Amino acid sequence: MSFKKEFLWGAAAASYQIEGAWNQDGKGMSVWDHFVQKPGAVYQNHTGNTACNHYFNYKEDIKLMKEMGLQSYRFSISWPRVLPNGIGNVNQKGLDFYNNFTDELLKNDIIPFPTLFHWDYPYELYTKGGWLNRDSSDWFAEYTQVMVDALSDRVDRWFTLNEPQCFVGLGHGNGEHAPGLKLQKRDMTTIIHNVLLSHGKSVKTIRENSKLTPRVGMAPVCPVFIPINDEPKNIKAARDAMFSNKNGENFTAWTTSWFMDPVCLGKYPEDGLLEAEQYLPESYKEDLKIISQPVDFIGNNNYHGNFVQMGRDGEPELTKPEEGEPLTGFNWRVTPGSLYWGPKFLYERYKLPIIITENGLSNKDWVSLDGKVHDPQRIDFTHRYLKEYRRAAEEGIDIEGYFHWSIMDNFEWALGYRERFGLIHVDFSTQKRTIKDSGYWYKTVIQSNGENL
Ligand code: GCO
Repeated sequence: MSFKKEFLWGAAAASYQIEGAWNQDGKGMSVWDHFVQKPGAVYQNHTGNTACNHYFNYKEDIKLMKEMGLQSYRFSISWPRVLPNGIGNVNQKGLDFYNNFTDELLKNDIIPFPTLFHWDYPYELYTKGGWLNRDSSDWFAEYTQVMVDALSDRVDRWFTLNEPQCFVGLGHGNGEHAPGLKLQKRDMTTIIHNVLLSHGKSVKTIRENSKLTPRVGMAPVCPVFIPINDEPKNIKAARDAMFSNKNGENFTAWTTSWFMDPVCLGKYPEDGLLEAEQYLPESYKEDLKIISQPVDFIGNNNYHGNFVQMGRDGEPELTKPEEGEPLTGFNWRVTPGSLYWGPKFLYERYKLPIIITENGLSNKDWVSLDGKVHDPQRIDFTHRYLKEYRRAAEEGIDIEGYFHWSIMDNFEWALGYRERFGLIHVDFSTQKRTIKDSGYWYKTVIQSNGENL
């Protein structure tokens, strides 16, 4: 079987990366609004203050999505735009924005697929300890409730958290992202636990209060490991590497199983507990019951993978990249197989449908003399990856959707506007949009439900 009939084709973006309007209409501050003010924190001190000005341009942007034939749009909601202090007072204008936005998508036959949290954490809550504070899960549940009350008569698909590994690891581990902390293992473990508990309470809140019957999941990053060939021992090596918690240096913040076993299997992985159990709260086993609320799918942000073989000692061994191998604008490896092996390993372990919530590349795109944006690399990259994703479907792996990252060029976190990931080009000095060649190509993929790949 190829892509199933109901397969969902879309594209994604996140509030802080595109909205701008950072201090408009009663919005509160997020940790990112704060972080970008620190000299040197972001490439050339870029900020998301204006970004794609999408808060004001959203109708034009939805028109372009329609022109590209998108079936669904994965966007995120800015928590402090809706609750300026993170909890308590609701900012009606912020809520109006997401209400109008949802209506506009529906009017254009585009299914709204919101993510509740894509990193712009309310600064006020950060001053109360942020994710380190055990109350953070109740704060997130309160915010979830506000959004469910507002949108669940029209929205029936939700992601709770985007890439917890990144906002924990980069935001609280090495300080490259907001809030810029460099914490040690004990605090990192506490944060992850609170983040997982937040997810669980959010799922519960969505299920108990939604007007439409909801489908809910998380969008983790899940670093992928690809066997160097199809020999069973190398496949085993890749699978072991993907779910291992033995990499002491990275600790648990970057592993797939430390996040997804609690969510999908109701337990922390044994090999991680060996070191981290001492840092977990006493109540952690009780908490796991909330953390493991049933989810309907696993989102997976998937850009590239590492090649692995089985070492002589029976441990997975990473292989060295080949000299001169293809790299994206970001210098990320081009590894189409990650869209086969990632979903396959996740599906085997968790037995839940998979949605690719992000995949794409940054490229050095500009507007040509003919007024168009020619980006053959993006077309070829996506084509190769989607063929591998289709292979997963053909082998019976339940895949439900694909969201290209990103709908438009945007603020790429610590790298500011240096990296262009969009299917739509944005001129940040004029805010002019141009659909790239890849955007038109993607339209043909959607129209044929991937049959033309
Ligand atoms: C992430 C985020 C996106 C990024 C994208 C490209 O994965 O870091 O979800 O916001 O912009 O992945 O790096």
